[in-house]
Amino acid sequence: MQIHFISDLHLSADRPALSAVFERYLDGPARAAARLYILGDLFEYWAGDDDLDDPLGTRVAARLAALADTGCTVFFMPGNRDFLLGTDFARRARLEILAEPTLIALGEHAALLCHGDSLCTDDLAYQAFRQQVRNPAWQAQFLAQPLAARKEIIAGVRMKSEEAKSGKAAAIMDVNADAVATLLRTYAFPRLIHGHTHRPAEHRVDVDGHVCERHVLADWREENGGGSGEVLVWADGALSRQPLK
Ligand SMILES: [Mn+2]
Repeated sequence: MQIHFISDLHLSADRPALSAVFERYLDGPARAAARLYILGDLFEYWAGDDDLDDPLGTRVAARLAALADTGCTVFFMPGNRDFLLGTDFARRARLEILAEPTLIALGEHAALLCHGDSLCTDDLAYQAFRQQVRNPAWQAQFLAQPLAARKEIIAGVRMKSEEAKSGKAAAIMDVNADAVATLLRTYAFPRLIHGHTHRPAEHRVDVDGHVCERHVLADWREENGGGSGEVLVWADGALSRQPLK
């Protein structure tokens, strides 16, 4: 029985090669998984579940539902791009939305799952933005606006975010060591699995004498017209990375 973890696919209509990698994954390797955890940023952006005319969202929901039909339980944890994905989409895709963070059993050690952006506490401007947009009142007010207006606002935010990123030091966009230690301490020193930073790696973190693994999921990429991704696979009591094309 396998358990799969993916994140940061950043699917969008203008990146068809990524969707193709994702669909080949759902039709192939994902069939071996009893559970699939999507840890955020499945989509490059999500304007709201009422965007029903969006062919990409419709197709992804149908393909995820088809995977669920094979017996795989699919979980989704919101990322910083798709935190507005809600219960309507979840119903269509037959997935379960997870709170962040979520602790799961994984062999002898529990695993704590999060998207990862909450750990990037050195980026104060981003954390202020995050606090604003994760507020339920803000979200209700935002979702009450017409879809077209929401998409315009999102396009503006994305442009500003790209500009801001190019002016930020690389270090402040990575996780903060104290934030990681605090989280691991709070949950009694589990493994940590997250994405967001686009810095796939295996880390070992010493917290109060407990050595904890931190597995950073890979972002999926489109290069030269082709796409590539990666899944973290739990099988036979161990985690390993499997490349996807
Ligand atoms: Mn992210």
